[in-house]
Amino acid sequence: MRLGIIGLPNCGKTTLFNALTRGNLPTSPVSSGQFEVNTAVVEVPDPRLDVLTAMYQSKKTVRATITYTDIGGLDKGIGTGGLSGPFRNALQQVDGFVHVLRAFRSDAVPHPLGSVDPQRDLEVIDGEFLLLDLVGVENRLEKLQHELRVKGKRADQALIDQLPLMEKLKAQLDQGQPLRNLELSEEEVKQIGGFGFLTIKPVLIVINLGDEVREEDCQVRYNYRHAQHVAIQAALEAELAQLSPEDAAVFMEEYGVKELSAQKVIRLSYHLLNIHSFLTAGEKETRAWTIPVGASAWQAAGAIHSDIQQGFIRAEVIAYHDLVEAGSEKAAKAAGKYRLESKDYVVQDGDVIVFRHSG
Ligand SMILES: Nc1nc2c(ncn2[C@@H]2O[C@H](COP(=O)(O)OP(=O)(O)OP(=O)(O)O)[C@@H](O)[C@H]2O)c(=O)[nH]1
Ligand SMILES: [Mg+2]
Repeated sequence: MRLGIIGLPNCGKTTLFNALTRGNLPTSPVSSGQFEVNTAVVEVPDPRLDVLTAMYQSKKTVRATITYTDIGGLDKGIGTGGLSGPFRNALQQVDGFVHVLRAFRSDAVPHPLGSVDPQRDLEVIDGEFLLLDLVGVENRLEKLQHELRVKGKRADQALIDQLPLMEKLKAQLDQGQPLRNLELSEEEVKQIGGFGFLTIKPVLIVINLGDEVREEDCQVRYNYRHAQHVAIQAALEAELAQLSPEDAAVFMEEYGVKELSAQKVIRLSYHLLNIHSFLTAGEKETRAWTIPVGASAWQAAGAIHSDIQQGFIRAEVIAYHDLVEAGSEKAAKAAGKYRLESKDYVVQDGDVIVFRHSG
């Protein structure tokens, strides 16, 4: 799964990227304003894996991962000017956005719009994305209508079926509403999946507070679904990300910090994508596997290997909390916490699973 970090020039995207990925990309008080992408894969924090690794004496621990792409170059007016192909691709290819809003004040770092106002900045980029989607929908509608005019009843049925859906999307965008607010059937979601609309993707809004601004003083409002927000000090977090794990632990102890904000952002962005993890544990390795929320045991088996899926017999499941409460797999079984589930069992976050399979 992939998240794109977006925001106006100089809001702290690359600083946040460094904080999340422990990266060391240069940041600058003067934005180039150019389209530029940087990508890195990070592990999703999950303390359950450490507990299971100790319980099973596993040789290896494999965490779920998420990919972040720092996408530089967005600015006011970009929707009207149109996007270059690579820029459009970078935005369309991600599963969701981390939208950075600048709340920090600094005379050394000019704001492209002349003043610090996170609410306005949110609306500026939202507006550009609405416009880009509207242009996309209108182009599609034009093509469909042309096809129907030329071919009449001989037109492809799939195209004829697309027309009312595109009209529905256009009506939504015409009202200034993002597509993520629409109630869409699974079928409709599938139908528009290939178009790469931007306002349908989930968003994690990250308010970059800086050292002085308090969270209470910069609330942002947004009226769309599939979104969350969180406030962090990106520059401080980027510095902390450079510390060794031991030094970071000392710092956290000293300041009574339970979790670094960057880690929280990673956790939030993972859950934003409507995915969760089931776990496997053993001497060889303890591992988190990513599946969509609502996925079945059969789908989960496929996440590990297609052979396991094809030979699926049963899933042996113990909920993580039951396993930890019992203290061992054996004790959990004795306590009646062990279940044999069939293919269509809906896997829960933290299920510890062994797949029985043939072949
Ligand atoms: N004072 C202060 N400065 C910050 C903070 N976060 C970022 N900066 C500074 O703001 C400038 C821009 O930060 P970047 O992370 O490069 O911002 P960006 O959004 O990636 O900018 P572009 O990619 O050029 O659009 C840099 O000089 C950062 O050091 C912060 O929390 N407080
Ligand atoms: Mg940058």
